Amino acid sequence: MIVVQGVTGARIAVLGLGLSGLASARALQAGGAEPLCWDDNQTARDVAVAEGFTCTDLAKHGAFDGVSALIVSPGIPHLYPAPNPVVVAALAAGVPVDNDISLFFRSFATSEWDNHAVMPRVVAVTGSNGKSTTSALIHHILEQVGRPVQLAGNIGRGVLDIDPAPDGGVVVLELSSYQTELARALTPDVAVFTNLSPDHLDRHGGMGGYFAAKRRLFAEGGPDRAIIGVDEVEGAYLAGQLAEGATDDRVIRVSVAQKLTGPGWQVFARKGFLSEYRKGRQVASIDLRAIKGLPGAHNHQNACAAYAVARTLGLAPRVIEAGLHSYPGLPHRSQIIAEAGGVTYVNDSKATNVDSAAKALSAFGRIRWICGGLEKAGGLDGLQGATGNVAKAYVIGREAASFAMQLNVGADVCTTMAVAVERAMADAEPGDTVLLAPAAASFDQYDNFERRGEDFAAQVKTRLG
Ligand code: UMA
Ligand code: ADP
Repeated sequence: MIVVQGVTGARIAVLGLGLSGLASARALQAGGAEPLCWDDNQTARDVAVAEGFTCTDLAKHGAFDGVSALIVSPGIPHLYPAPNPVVVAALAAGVPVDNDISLFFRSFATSEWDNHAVMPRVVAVTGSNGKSTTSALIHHILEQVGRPVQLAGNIGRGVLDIDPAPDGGVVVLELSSYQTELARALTPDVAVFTNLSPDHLDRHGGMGGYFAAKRRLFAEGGPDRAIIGVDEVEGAYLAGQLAEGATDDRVIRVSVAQKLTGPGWQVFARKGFLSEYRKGRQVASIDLRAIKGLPGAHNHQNACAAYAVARTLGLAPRVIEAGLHSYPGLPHRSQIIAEAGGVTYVNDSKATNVDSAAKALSAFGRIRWICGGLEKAGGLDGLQGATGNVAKAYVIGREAASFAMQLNVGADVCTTMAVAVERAMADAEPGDTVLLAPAAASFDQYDNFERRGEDFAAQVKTRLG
């Protein structure tokens, strides 16, 4: 646990008692604070009370008397589409609204570090897609060379839950826009921006708010090094804004759409080859084509970003190349779950938005495409140019019929995963890929994208025997 510093005797409110909220309450208590907890869900409150925490309705009149901060969980709206009433109450009482990420940055460095020979570093990764893959890949590469490294944040572990940093330790944090927007302190040593495409727009009041939330990672103090995907105008703009001219190597530009020329530091992938250029000269080249855990240009973008982080931390290109090769991949992200009768089955349940699904569709050959679910704001137009490899779509979800109508490929309205898998398998010919890449959230039929991916894998397994 990272013990929160500077809070002895303070009353600090904690809203949301899931992974991030409970880790915050524990870390605050360990730091000598008195956490006052609340969750809109009774079961979550019961869990916290069973752990010995005090739950009190923070929306109640006077609840913020004597309270010095409100720590809000990322899944709870603090601004749009409407702030949670507890946030409104805190703002009305003049109490700062903050989160666990900020507590982490305020508390991570300790006096123990005086004994370290190599200072610990924090690498933070944000962007619309590829955050988990890039973060896990950085973690894997460092682990493989024996560097002490921990992984936390939006990848399923509260940041305050990790262990204090050992000598030379690295912490890799995956940070969502919800987290970067809320954090009052945000000071990583190395920050990564993978890419930007519409997602979570309801929570940020549109695309401008979404980009602004992500940009905070680079603005609040400024990392020593920024690794920026420049294939969208927002990334190119951000890189330009951070760098003092083209030669400033505090910024490493990353691309999978163009050969990056110029006098600065850049890492790009073209036709399956990663290249690193610095001061106009090529430093390294890596063949990414045979790496099974990182299929497709989108994963090459993640490879470039992770490579740049590892270079920043002093690793040699050949060592990083070995790490890319041994990366096992993450479940539910372009994950090959079976190969039978010449047909490959790929679980990309995490393709919950249009851009990630489009990327998955371009990473494989002839595709039997299982898609659908809870449609996100922004519509499905972004898929139109991405369906060239699709032989047929098999649409799931409660609104499968209307989802299917918006696609520019032949589509079967299947509604359930069982029917979709059944029909896709029946139609599949050797060489085809049956790909789950929903381009939608899962909540109309599943608790989360993991359950959806597991259902897909189970349906495939049952039929393959
Ligand atoms: N709650 C309320 N009121 C509300 C909404 C929720 O009280 O109006 C309560 C719920 O009853 C629940 C708690 O808040 O008990 C849940 O809080 P949360 O949704 O923030 O979830 P955590 O368990 O704390 O997990 C969060 C991240 N979740 C979200 O951002 C939605 C996790 O990212 C993260 O791994 C974890 O902190 C540790 O840092 C998950 C995620 O889905 C993977 N992220 C989104 C994504 O990737 O798209 C952003
Ligand atoms: P995030 O944590 O940002 O959601 P993940 O690594 O979990 O990213 O991948 C989420 C989805 O996006 C998966 O469907 C995956 O195949 C796809 N994806 C992964 N990397 C990228 C990328 N760089 N660009 C676009 N899509 C990507």
